[in-house]
Order: sequence, then structure tokens, then C-alpha cells
Amino acid sequence: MLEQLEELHTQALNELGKIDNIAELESWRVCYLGKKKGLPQILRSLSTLSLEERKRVGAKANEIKKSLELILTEKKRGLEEASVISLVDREKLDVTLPGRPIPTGRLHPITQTLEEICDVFKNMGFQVVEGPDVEWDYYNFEALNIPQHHPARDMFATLWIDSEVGEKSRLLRTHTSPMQIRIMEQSRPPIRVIVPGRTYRYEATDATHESMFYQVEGLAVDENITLANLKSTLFEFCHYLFGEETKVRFRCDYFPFVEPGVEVAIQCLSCHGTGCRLCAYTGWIEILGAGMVHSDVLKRVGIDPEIYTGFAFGLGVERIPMLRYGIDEIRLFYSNDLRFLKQF
Ligand code: 2U9
Repeated sequence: MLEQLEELHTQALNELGKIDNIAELESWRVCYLGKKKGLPQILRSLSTLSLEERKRVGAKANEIKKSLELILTEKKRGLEEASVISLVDREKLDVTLPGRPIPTGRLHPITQTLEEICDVFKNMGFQVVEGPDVEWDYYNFEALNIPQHHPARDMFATLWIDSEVGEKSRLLRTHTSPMQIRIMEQSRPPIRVIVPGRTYRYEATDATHESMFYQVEGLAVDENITLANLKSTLFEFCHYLFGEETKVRFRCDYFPFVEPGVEVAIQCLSCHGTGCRLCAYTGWIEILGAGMVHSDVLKRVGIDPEIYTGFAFGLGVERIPMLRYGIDEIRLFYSNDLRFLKQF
């Protein structure tokens, strides 16, 4: 029996020497120290021996058991340490490696221009408001002095949403002016707002026309607002955007929602008035349309034109970076070509 114990001890130690992971070590423990097998089983069978033998074999078995338990604890600690070391080694971070470049995004050139335009007017005390792209015929046309069959409807090739005709017909707004009507319906003067946003036209695209483009429109309504206020506001705007020295020109124009109406042009940035391809040899470049809000438009929203007057203006946003950077193709802004967009 003692010999059998010694053999078991040697075998256990041999096997332990070959183990290099925790899972195998656990199987080893079950095999030699587990309740159902190994030493505990031998200890249970002592009852068949004489008292003398039982004492000796029992003492030896306990001695081996203690020795195996001790060596098991040590082996376990050793394996755990080794596994932590190998984990640290595998997941080691080389902080001296150069970082991976994270490409930074940028704002679209039209967004940049919109923000710049809005900032100029915000500094002059205007509030920025936005309206819906889908509008009623009433807000886009009727309220702006353009009733059914008015020839001015031809100025705005419209993308209709509803097929029936009338005030309750829906469309994609052809200008952001409908929002100014909504503002005047909802609030009382003094009003100073600008409305940036997308506008839509049912037109074939070419180098200078898109079916979707951005506008910024402005409206100021108060007592004693005159054409002089409109002129100074838009002169200030043009000087800020194109430089203090830029010459600005006001000429008569017609829009159904303003009276009088004006077109605002700046002297050509490229030829300074002598005439070139950019300004179609006129020396001037049109930037804005504007005017004094028509008294009928004010009346329709319940603002008394005897007490209040207002000015309004509108500009196409894409034209600004096109003039500044000499871009001769509007469609580049919306064709998602990063080679183009990355330049801004
Ligand atoms: C209300 C009353 C009047 C806004 C105006 C223009 C003239 C104009 C064009 C410029 C280039 C549009 O993008 S564009 O094609 N706009 O010429 N806009 S007056 O007048 C208003 C607006 C709202 C209630």
C-alpha cells in the first residue's frame, strides 16, 4: 500500500510538471485530490487494514496529500502570473508608433457662405428664422400679390405637389418669402428677420441654374422705414462681403410684392467696371433684388400701411462663392465631388 502511494505521488508530480495551463491543472486536481478519486479514495479504503498499517498508510497518505496541495497552490500562482504576463505582452501598446490620421470634415462652401451672410445681418439686429420647404400656394403666391393667372407666376417655374389649382394647393417654395408672410401673421412690428433656406424651380439645369438652390431673404417692418434704410442696410452688407471699396448700384426693377422694386449690383470684382466675361461686359454684377414691401401685402397680414412700412430683399447664395472664387458651374456644389468640395 505504501509503495502504491509512493507511485501515485511520483506519477502526480510527473504529470504536474507537464501542465502549462489552468484547465489542465484543474483536471489534475480532480484526478489526484478530488473527493471521488486519487488520495481521498485511498484514504477511504483504509478500513480494511490493520490498526498499525492504517496508522502508517494514513500518515503517509496525509503527508502526500499536503505536499500535493502545496505544490498545486504554487503551480496555480505560477500559471496565473504567466497568463497575465502573456496577456500584457499580447496587448502591449507601442506608444512610440505614429498616430493614425483622422481626416477632419469641413463645412460645405454653401453652408460657409450662408453662415457668413447670416452673421452680417445678425450683427445689424436681424433675427434668423427658417420655414418649411413645402408651402401652400397662398403663402408662396397669393399673399405676395401673385394671384392665379398673374403673369408674374411665369417668373417662378414651380414644382407642384398637388395637381388641383387654388390657394390650398401645395408646392415646393420658389422663394423663402412665404416665411416672411408667416412671420408678419404671427407677430407685430418692429420686425427684422432674415430667412435662409432651400428654394426650388422647375427648370432644366445648366452652368448657372439649379432646380434646388439657396436663398437668403430679409424683411424689416417698423414705423418710418424708408428706402434709405434699405439702401444703407444693403450697402453695408455688400461692403462687408466684397470689401469696403466696392461700388454698389441701385436701379429700378419690378417684383409684384414690393413697390418700388430695385435690383442691387456691385461693380465687377474682376475688371472693376471696364467690362469682362464675368460681368458680360457690363461692368456690373447683380447681387440682390429688393424693395419696399407692397402696401397690399402688409394689409393682407393685418399690418396698417398708414402706420408701418417695410423693406425686403432677396439674394441667391450660390452666386456669392461663384463670384468670389471664379466658379463657372453651379452644379459642382451639389454633385458631391470631394475634389471640388475639399478646396473650401
Ligand atoms: C415679403 C415681401 C417682399 C423679397 C425680394 C427679391 C426682390 C429678389 C431674388 C434675388 C435672386 C431671388 O434668389 S433670387 O433669384 N429676389 O429679387 N426678393 S424683393 O421681397 C419680399 C419678400 C417677402 C413678405
